[in-house]
Amino acid sequence: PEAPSARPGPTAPALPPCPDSPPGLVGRLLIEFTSPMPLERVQRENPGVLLGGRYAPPDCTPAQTVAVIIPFRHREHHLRYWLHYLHPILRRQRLRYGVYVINQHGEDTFNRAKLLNVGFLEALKEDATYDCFIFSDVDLVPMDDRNLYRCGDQPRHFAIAMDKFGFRLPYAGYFGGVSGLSKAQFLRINGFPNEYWGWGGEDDDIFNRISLTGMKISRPDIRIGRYRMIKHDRDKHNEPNPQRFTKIQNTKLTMKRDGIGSVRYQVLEVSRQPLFTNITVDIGRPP
Ligand code: UD2
Ligand code: MN
Repeated sequence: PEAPSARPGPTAPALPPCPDSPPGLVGRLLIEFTSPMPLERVQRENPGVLLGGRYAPPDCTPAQTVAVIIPFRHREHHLRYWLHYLHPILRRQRLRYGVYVINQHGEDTFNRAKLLNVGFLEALKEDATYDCFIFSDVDLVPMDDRNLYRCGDQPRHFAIAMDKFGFRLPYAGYFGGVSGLSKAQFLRINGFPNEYWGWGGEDDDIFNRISLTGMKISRPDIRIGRYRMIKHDRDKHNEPNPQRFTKIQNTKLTMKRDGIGSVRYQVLEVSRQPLFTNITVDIGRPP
């Protein structure tokens, strides 16, 4: 009789689960931001990435599906470096993933955490199977591919040793840069705050949400969680938020009403680019 595997389609044998530690990682990487990085080159060098910045390993079935969410406005040159370095890393890590650039429309005050909330909801609209969310600044590139962009049983902080902080944690409760939460962990903290307009504080509020719900942050080894940040000046319309110090004192009161359950926004455009999905969104302005 004909073996089922001889027939194409749904009866083809399933791929084996991806190994826990991916083979073929290279460890410490050389990261630099001096040579120009044309998007055409990045596209040419990543032919395996599907439209919208989707990828799945050809040889195994990953345990998770990862949405990488990037808060964004006017940082095209940073995004090109990010795509250049991260796609090959994520591929070597044997992830099934998609990259979502959440682009704040207009010139009102920037709101990083609200954009990340939008990214969570919009990525799930694109693919309801996402169960792990990695939130990354556009200007941060890991210096070691053993820093695996996946979720665990506690929220994960990836960017723990940055060049700009002398490769150390700036303070124990620091949660900025790159972090990861499973869908369940994200919902448990009611997502991120929507009311931090301008620079600063939102990452501390997220840290508070995690502590207040009884979870503990997990971090990689300090020798592995190393990052380079592309040097930049403070952007226009992202001035330090003077309210941040008082706001982070009140997370316990605010997190119930301000979060993923109350985020209001309007999607203006979803465009599937070769290496990422761009979602342009109107998130309003500070009251
Ligand atoms: C720090 C944290 C960051 C966040 C921020 C305070 C590090 C490495 N990162 O970043 O996670 O907590 O402080 O809000 O310490 N962005 C744009 N366009 C803009 C403004 C911001 O795309 O006009 C995005 C972009 O992804 C950027 C991120 O927001 O990387 C954070 O802004 P930043 O890079 O100006 O702030 P930085 O480096 O102090
Ligand atoms: Mn930065």
